[in-house]
Amino acid sequence: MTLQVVPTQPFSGQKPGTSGLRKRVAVFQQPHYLENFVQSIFDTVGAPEAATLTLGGDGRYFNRQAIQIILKMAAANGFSRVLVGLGGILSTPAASCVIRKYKTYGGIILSASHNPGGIDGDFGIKYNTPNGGPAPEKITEAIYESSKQITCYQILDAPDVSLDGIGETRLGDMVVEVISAVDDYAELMSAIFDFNAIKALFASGFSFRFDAMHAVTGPYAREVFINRLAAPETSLMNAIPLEDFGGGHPDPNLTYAHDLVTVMYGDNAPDFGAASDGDGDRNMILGRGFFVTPSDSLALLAANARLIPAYAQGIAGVARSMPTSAAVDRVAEELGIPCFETPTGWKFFGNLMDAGKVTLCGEESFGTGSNHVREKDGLWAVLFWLNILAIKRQPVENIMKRHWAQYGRNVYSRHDYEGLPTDAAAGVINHIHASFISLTGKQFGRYTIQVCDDFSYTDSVDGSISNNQGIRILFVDGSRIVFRLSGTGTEGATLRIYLEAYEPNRGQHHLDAQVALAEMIQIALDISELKQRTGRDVPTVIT
Ligand code: G16
Repeated sequence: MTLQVVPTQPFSGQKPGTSGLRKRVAVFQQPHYLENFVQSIFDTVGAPEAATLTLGGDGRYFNRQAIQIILKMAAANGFSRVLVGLGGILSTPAASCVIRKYKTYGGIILSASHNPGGIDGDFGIKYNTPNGGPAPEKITEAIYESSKQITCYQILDAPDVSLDGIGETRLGDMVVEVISAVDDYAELMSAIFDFNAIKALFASGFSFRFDAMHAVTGPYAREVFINRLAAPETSLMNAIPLEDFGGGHPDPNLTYAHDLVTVMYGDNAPDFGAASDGDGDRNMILGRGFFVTPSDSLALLAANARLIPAYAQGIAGVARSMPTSAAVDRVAEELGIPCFETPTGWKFFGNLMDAGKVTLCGEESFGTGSNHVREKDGLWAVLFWLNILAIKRQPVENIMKRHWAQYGRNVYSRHDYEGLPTDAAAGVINHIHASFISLTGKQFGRYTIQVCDDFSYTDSVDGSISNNQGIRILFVDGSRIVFRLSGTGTEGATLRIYLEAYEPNRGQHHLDAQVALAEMIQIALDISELKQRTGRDVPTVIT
């Protein structure tokens, strides 16, 4: 085994997005592309001598090859040990759990999350810091800067390491330790939730479907739901992870999780349904013929946190991303705890959790989590709901409607326009920006615009400032329209329109969100000139 210093030159396009570097597999397969980025991570994070690293991915195509490259580079860059998930697989929340449990010097997670996989699909990589969370902007920016100046990388010339059995292998001076992260994760979950209560729920005949979408959560779901909670085998759908996710789009929403949606809206639907995404950090919650928006789910979990053993003493505070509805704000107000509004991206929650200011947090993009790890956590959210259901023993729909009756409802929907030409999407955003002054005070039917702005955030812990985090059109009655370009797509641009109307009138709670928001949707289309500028008539995805 010899150490090689390989000359290279910077590539363009290695700028990380909302959640790390995500590109087509073919881009990552270019000679030196992955290596450049990994060396930039190592050069930036400055791991101490003989540090340990956590490494794993969501199992998508190119995961195994990438892991072998990263192991050889870690050995050449002075790491003494790398903890790798069995088969090279770690869900994102499990990676966060492992980093924290074994106190490693952060970790490298290989995932393009909910984006499609396979040879023609997407791949991704990100670095998580020693607190277990996604690297903050100042580190991702520094990695990017480093990737623009790189001249060489270090790698060990060595045979591949077997990842298919638990145990240790030497790679030069470094130890590769293959671990059972499924057990580490399941133990953490059993320390948070009342597994006996959930077991009793399943034993009572309660019916459940969990759709792993052929992605990473299959083995985790089997261990937790089937082995530890004795749920019936029929509870699992699409639970075998596949390199291309079975050709599907592992994004748990009403469009892409169609297998589950068909079951939950069909005859004899089960009591409870849930799905998770490619890397296991997102969740979708469904009752029988009933969809719980992620924003409402966060509010409901916050309102019921004391039912859960780990949160029985109460929660310190909550946080939500700006485009997430203000439903949780109302719960925080009632509980007398702080509520923080951050930009989109889980990395913004880390400082607040490390400082003990926040216990629960979530985003409209199907992410919910707590301070048990520093990532959003799909199965954790499902277990939270199961624990609540085990105690309340009511249908999901009734629980949600009672919540609205108490707090009012923030009727909410997101319309995504995917795969837009980049110029057209930028044109829409520029046009709205240019209209800020003329829109202020303008009346559209019963809605009057109070103010338009570009969301900026100052981190209350480290004082860092993040600008241009989405356009907010705020109405006098508290309703909002938000326009934002996605930071996770790899094909053209995705424009997201977030629509929210506060509805204190309890009589209207049965209304379909699209019906209730019809006027807001029209206002959004009018002020953005979206149809004229993009030629699109309808959104790609509505949630
Ligand atoms: C990532 C981040 C999330 C964020 C989402 C936004 O999710 O981890 O915190 O809400 O991106 O996506 P977009 O920029 O497309 O709206 P994930 O699950 O892709 O890692």
